[in-house]
Amino acid sequence: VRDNLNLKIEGMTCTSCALNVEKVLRKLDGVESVSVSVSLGKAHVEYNASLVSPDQMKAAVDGIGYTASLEV
Ligand code: 9UX
Repeated sequence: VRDNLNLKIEGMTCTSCALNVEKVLRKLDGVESVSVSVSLGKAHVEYNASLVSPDQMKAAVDGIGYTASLEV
């Protein structure tokens, strides 16, 4: 099963920020692909919902100093 969502991410100001966010999300079990746009302030994530939850993604991103919220 592949689910996908967009996270709004506040606090990214350079391309390394995008890499930081990408890296921390990819580390989560169940996250299958991540693409981050600094200019849009967003991350698009494809994931297996039976392994990882949106809340875990938010916690991971917040944990490295950015502020993530789920886009509905
Ligand atoms: Mo760029 Mo982001 O120097 O935390 S990595 S601002």
